Amino acid sequence: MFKKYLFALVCSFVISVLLFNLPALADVTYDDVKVNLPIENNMEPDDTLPILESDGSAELTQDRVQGDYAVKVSAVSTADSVEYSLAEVQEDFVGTPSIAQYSKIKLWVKPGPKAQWIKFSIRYRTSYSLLTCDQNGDGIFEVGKDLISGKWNEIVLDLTKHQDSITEAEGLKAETNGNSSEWYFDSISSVEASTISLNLAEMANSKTIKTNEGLQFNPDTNGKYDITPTILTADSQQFHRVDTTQNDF
Ligand SMILES: [Ca+2]
Ligand SMILES: [Ca+2]
Repeated sequence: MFKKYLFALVCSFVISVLLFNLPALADVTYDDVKVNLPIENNMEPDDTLPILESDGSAELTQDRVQGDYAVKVSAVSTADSVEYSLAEVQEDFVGTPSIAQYSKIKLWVKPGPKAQWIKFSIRYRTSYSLLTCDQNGDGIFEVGKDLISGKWNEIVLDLTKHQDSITEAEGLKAETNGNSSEWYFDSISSVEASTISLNLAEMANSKTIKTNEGLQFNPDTNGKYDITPTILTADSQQFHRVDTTQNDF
């Protein structure tokens, strides 16, 4: 699991060799951008696994699409259906997990033996709302129609298509057919709806300055530029300053 620095946006200021030849403007590239997302579950040993109590069981498996592991959920033969949480809002998430801003959840699903159908619901506090972004809009993703059996399917759940008037999503629940069905899940995460906008003026530090042209290096009194690497930080609705170290990157 990542360290809890995910609600950071830290942009390394990569200094271009070209800078030496440019009198005023430096090329600024952004990398190692870390954005905090309300929901993320990579199904690795440090992540929270689904709990099924008596209807089935969940275990890590190396049949995966991301990282080292995925999770396999097996229903007991006597269960008609099983329900479990697939992902919950992250402890270190700062902000509101609003559906308007985080309008989608992306995940990988592989229907195994006896898998027939799956429903997804979003949770806000104690309320659940069935997602209806399957092909025919009844909320039931059917194996053979919405999902290919025996293969990893990447699904993007549209959280704006749901039954009840929930405006925030704090968790994602799955319900599947029981009857010894086997399901695999991996790499679950929220997707931000809006284009990321950065407050460049806020990001400027002692070495940089915001101008009409964008963010530029700030020349000293001799017209020289300090081109040693510098860290830019934004603190806004989307991005929050955290204490972080180079080791995190
Ligand atoms: Ca994984
Ligand atoms: Ca359906």
